[in-house]
Amino acid sequence: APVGAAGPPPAAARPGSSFHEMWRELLPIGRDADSGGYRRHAWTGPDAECRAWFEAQAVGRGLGYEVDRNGNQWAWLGDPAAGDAVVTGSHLDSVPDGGAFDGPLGVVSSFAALDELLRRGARFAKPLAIVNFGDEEGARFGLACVGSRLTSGALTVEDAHRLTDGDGVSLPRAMAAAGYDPEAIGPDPERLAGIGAFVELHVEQGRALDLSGDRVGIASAIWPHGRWRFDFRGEANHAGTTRLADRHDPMLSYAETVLAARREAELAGAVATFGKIAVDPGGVNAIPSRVRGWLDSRAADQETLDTVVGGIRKAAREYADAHGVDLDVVRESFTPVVEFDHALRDELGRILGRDTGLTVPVLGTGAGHDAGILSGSIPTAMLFVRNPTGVSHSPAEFAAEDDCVAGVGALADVLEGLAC
Ligand code: HGY
Ligand code: MN
Ligand code: MN
Ligand code: MN
Repeated sequence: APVGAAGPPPAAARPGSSFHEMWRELLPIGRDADSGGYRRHAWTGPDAECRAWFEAQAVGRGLGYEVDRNGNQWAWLGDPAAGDAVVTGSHLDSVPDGGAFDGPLGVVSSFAALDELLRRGARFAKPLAIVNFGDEEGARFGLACVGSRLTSGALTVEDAHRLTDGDGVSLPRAMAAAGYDPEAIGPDPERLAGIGAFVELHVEQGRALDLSGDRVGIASAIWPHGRWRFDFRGEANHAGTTRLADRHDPMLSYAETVLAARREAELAGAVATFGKIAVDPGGVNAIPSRVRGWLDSRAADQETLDTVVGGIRKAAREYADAHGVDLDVVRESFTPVVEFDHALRDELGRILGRDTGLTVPVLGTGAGHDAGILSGSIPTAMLFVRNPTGVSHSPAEFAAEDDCVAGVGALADVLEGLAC
């Protein structure tokens, strides 16, 4: 039953398992024994296991548990209907062969921070919620942040219905197979109207905090970024008998395009990555008929990103023509620059500097987050936890225990400052 938003925490709300226990429970889910990396892709078995874990954490603490129309999970302390809620959380899905921290650190830290506040005997003036956004990485359907995009309206229902995975399974079918009603998906403005602030804690995906010697930082902005599919179509033929001069090899145009992407990114001080490729028919002894490569490109500002991607497209066209290969380029997704809410960011800085008098570093990032998607609808902010190597989207991703503990403490302080 919903509990009152004002006053002391309800008797039902109680600290749950420790950060360690939570981390240990999540660690084996979807983990590849050889690489140590994770494949927790949306609406698959490992994703369901992570979601069951989230539900158990919510229920075990006596929090109000719900799944919204887009499959995002919520754990409520206090009555959501009271409005002006303070929400924290992140995501539990992963990229292919991803690390343990990207996403889960934010969710586990959220439960641990709530436990810390209950132990402090905090008196909540506003409802508080922990959220697990579905399909943040877009590893399966190609589009990142599907859960938050649907909720905010940044992704239309029609476009969501058109998303398919590599096996041709549509998003609605995948959701239905996982036990969710795909007919329910769509914008959720009422839910967003009831939220006063969203704060996402995340492992840093660079080395800014390591270099500055800080455990925790505050996000300033997210670079504009997008994904483009380059589809080169040539002519399949025998690898042993076809003279080089007679070939229409899409792999050559693709390979030259990869080099052009590196050149354009270097020139502009941006980044460009071809991290996924599909080759048809995929025979060692056949010239490919078709090569699809997916470009991820990001830059500090829109103009630079346009220049980089425009340059890559132009080069790809020239290489395709030179080899007698057809080319289509489709922009699959795009996220404009995000400038996090200045007032909320400043408030986080004040809260975190209160006891120490120290200034918490404020940093930008090239990584996308649900907080970035939601920043167009509600005040959002992010906390970053130091990553000593900067490695992310890899099994080698790491954050030291002391830094994770500092992150939980910072998040608890922030939630107390905002909700109590
Ligand atoms: O930044 C990304 O690739 C994703 O949104 N986490
Ligand atoms: Mn990620
Ligand atoms: Mn993430
Ligand atoms: Mn043969």
